[in-house]
Amino acid sequence: MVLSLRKFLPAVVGLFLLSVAVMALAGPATAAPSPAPFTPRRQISVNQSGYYSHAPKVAVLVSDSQTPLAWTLKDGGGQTVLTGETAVKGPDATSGDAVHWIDFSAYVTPGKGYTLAADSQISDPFEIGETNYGALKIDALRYFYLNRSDIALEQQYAGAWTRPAGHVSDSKVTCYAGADSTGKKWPACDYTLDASGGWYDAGDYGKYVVNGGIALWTLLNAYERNPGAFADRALNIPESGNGVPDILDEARWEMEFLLGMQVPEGQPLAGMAHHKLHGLRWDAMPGLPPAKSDTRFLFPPSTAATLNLAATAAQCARVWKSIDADFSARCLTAAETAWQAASEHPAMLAAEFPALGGGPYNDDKVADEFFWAAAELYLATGNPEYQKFYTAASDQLSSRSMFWGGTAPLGTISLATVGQDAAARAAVVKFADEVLSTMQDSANGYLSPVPATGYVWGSNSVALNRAILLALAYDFTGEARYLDAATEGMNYLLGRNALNFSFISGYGMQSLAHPHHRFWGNQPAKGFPPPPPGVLAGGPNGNPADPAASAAGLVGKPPAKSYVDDVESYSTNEVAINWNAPLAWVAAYLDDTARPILSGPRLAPTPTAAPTTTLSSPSATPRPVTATPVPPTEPQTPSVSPGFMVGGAIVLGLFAAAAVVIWQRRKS
Ligand SMILES: [Ca+2]
Ligand SMILES: [Ca+2]
Repeated sequence: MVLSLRKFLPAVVGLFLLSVAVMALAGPATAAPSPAPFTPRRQISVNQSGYYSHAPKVAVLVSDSQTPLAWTLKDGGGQTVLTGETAVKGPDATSGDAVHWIDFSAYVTPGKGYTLAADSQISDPFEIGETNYGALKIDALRYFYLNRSDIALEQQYAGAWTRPAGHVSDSKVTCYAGADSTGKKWPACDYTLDASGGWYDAGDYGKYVVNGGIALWTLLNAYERNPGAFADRALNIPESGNGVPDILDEARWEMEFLLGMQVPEGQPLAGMAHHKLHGLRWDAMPGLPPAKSDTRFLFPPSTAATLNLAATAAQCARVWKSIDADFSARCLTAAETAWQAASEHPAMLAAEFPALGGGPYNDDKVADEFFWAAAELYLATGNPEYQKFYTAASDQLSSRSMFWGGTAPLGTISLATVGQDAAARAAVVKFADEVLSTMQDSANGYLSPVPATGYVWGSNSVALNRAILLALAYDFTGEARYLDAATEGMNYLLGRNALNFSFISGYGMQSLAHPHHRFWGNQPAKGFPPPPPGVLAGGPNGNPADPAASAAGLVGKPPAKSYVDDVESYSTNEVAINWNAPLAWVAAYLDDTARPILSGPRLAPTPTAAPTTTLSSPSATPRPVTATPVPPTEPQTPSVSPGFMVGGAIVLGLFAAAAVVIWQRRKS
């Protein structure tokens, strides 16, 4: 269970505190070892994974110096390959750090183990070249298989994350009977549903239609944008080899669950979707999912959940039309039935049951869900009634980013990508310009795509959803600045941030190791493995709301530093399907779209000023380094050709001109 907006926090805090109390009453859970207090190890932060050769390459040095400082780029053998001077940027608003930029974009030679040195500091080693976003795409998608409900994760697919099936009893669940937080009594129902399948939502074992909806949509949108990037046998899952792209097999696991949440024909609320499915109390932390549960229930239907079903089932109808016509037809029927039901119950807001073992995911605005579903249904059917509906709701054609409770952008993006709708594309580009302006703000020292107010629960997904919009803006305009900015979003997540920390497990020298997840408790001796690679942490949260965060001293810290890699810190270090989905989307995009452009030759723009950076000669004397050198795997002789020198000088000239302009603006 995760949230993304501050306004929902009080309810969630209450819920979690209650859950903690319930668990305490039920007996102590196995205590996880406390990780060492988190402190940034070094003051030069880089994308610890790597930079494309021809992408912008900026590292951030923390220093109070008011004047530029010398920096050195060394290759994996310790050989100096480029030197320069930092650009003094001053205070970074969300971390409080005084920062300088080290711009080494001019250096394009592929290799591993590069380090930057300046002001007696040394960066983590990183790669320049093609980078490993292709691997990250696979790992980020495998997150979903590794969180499947109702299926045993087998050794051949799951490796160290093998476990028995959890919650097979979800194949026959009935309605919760009890009062909600307003006192309204919900009766039992006289039906059971097969709500098997689906992914566990986050660190907990709940399954929520609203959050499942955006996560599923994101995976299907990645596929619809570029089907050729997703192959069968790509993910090593049980369906690998069935002739269907594995991303669709994985998406179908969730789609079947969402279809299973629909109220059957003949019932008073037929066609509506139950909001969620979870237990009466939170499961132990850490702990495996139980095979069966007799205290797990369907919670009341909601308009938002019903429209999530309508939207994703419409998307399903499109995607599977040529792959599995029967499944496509089943999805379309469910989608149109859900749309009709939601139209008849347009304001059935999610009921809250705060004392139970699940999150609320309550959403009191559903005009965005109506817009989204209408757009998806139009794209699936061509029915002008749906077009009429979303056209009339043009205020929802949004120049904004998305989250589970704000889904209008999902409709906008589908219209822009699948529908090639000009107005929708313009809205995407307009918002991408806003993201660019956030990143170019002089107080944004780490080039973070997250706005100053965006360091909320799950802020890393804010960064990724904004990167999706940047990426799409490049698709629609071909303007390099959007593509470059999309790579900057990943630079932020992979270490070039105020914590000098990679929020993605398995990627980078210091990366997520203790996520708030009930199975990946990182106590191998007790059967709780570390996280698999490619898992995204929720990230810095300016309003940390858990005891572990308080114990780590996060309360009152600058928002961009309010994070701890601790299994107990659910408000900063939980994982979630709706966070890993945009990670997979962006990694796939970088691999299929950015890599061919940015790891190959790139034409330099026209020079406007003399370069300020000097390229060292291939025979430069190696200087000793104090960091542990990483064994090089690429030829170590720098190959600086005359063409490269000219191109580099041109690029550097442009940067120098930009620096002068920025400096003059800052002074004025
Ligand atoms: Ca397959
Ligand atoms: Ca909403």
